[in-house]
Amino acid sequence: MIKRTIICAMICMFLSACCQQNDCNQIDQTEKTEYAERVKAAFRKAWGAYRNYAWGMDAVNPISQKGHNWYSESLLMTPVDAYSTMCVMGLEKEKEEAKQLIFEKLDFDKDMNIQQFEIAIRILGGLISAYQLDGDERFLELAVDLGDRMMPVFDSPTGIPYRLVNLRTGAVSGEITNPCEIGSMLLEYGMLSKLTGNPEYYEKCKKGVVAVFKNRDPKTNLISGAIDVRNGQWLDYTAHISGGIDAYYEYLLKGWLLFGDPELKEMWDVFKVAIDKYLADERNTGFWYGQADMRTGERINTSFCALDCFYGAVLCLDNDLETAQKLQESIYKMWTLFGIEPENLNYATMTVGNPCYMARPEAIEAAYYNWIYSGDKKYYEQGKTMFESIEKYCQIENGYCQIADVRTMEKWDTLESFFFAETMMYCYLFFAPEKDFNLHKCVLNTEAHPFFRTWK
Ligand code: DMJ
Repeated sequence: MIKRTIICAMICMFLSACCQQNDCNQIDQTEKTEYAERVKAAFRKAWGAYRNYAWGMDAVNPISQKGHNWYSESLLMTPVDAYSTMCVMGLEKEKEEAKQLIFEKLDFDKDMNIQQFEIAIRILGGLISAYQLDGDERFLELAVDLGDRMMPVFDSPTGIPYRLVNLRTGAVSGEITNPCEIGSMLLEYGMLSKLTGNPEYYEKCKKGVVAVFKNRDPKTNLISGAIDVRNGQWLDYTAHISGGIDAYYEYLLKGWLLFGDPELKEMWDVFKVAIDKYLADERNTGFWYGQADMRTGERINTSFCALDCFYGAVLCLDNDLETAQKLQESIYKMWTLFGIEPENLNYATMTVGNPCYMARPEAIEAAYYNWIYSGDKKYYEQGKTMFESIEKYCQIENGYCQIADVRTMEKWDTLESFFFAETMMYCYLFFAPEKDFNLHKCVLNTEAHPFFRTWK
């Protein structure tokens, strides 16, 4: 174990050194600084729309100049999700505004049934990261309060968490769930365990993760996107890496990197082989991941979603750069097909399934990891292009919004909080000064909140 940790640390130091060197040799530092300032300006402008039209609410509708909440009352989704990006960008004024709002208004004692997974990755993750980046203990107090209120989800017959929980009463519901909503909070609960010294958060969450692994198909080692909390039965047989499963895989590998739990790495290695064998799809249009029947491995669809791009980052973290680079070629092709990526593409015919762009980060994230891990400047250039697309198509007079149809670039009057947490974060990281951010010194949660290993 100690030997493995030392080897990992040496690899990290080596990669870090390589990238710094590549960076210095290849990148025009003046241009890099200019881009860093432009991304910060974009963030400030989007935040300005939130401040002016949606202050105190979950998210902004910048075109109609109003805001909206996910539930009956606000959980301050945007300010909490945005805070770690403000820290990394060094935006002191915005940090102060957000902090004041959060400490004055954020209160989890609410009679609302919330979706545990989304609240864990955005708000619990955001608060934990804010605590580590900022140092204010009140962020951790809020995180612990939220974590405790969500813990009842884990008390199920199988250990698989329920999807929904009432923040005030702890009543749970949502018996049909999916691997993503089962496992993609292992980093957040694990961090709570490390920061509070209470192992229960991690242990309870890991139980559900292991239950999914044990219930995988014994022949193919694949899993699908619908499972019953009460008995662990699969309710669908479509295997994929897309929404509903995606971050389950991501957190096995990231959990191993953050906590050094070898069981997570063992599970990841089993799934990686199955994904390579049955879901990877080499076509004349590129290298993609599609859908297969989890019982037979037979191909059942050829659809690639914007969310699936997350896998490029995971491949880099797994040091499979060859596959990561093949995938990145397809991702970039999808991005540039219309000037910004559609939500969904049939890669066999190269036709659009769902034409919207939700201002998602995954394609940019994958380009960023490829840049950091390979040092190949073409990925840095991709980062620039992707940021320029957002500037060109998502920017409006007083903020940023999503795109309803990338074929016509019709605007969509809303902006998810992950635009602040992730899309802007990854755009910025391409250009961030090395002294301010080093990917090898943290693990980014699935919402791009940096988590640091501050324990021994
Ligand atoms: C984010 O909330 C997270 O990245 C999640 O894992 C997937 N969906 C969005 C971004 O697209």
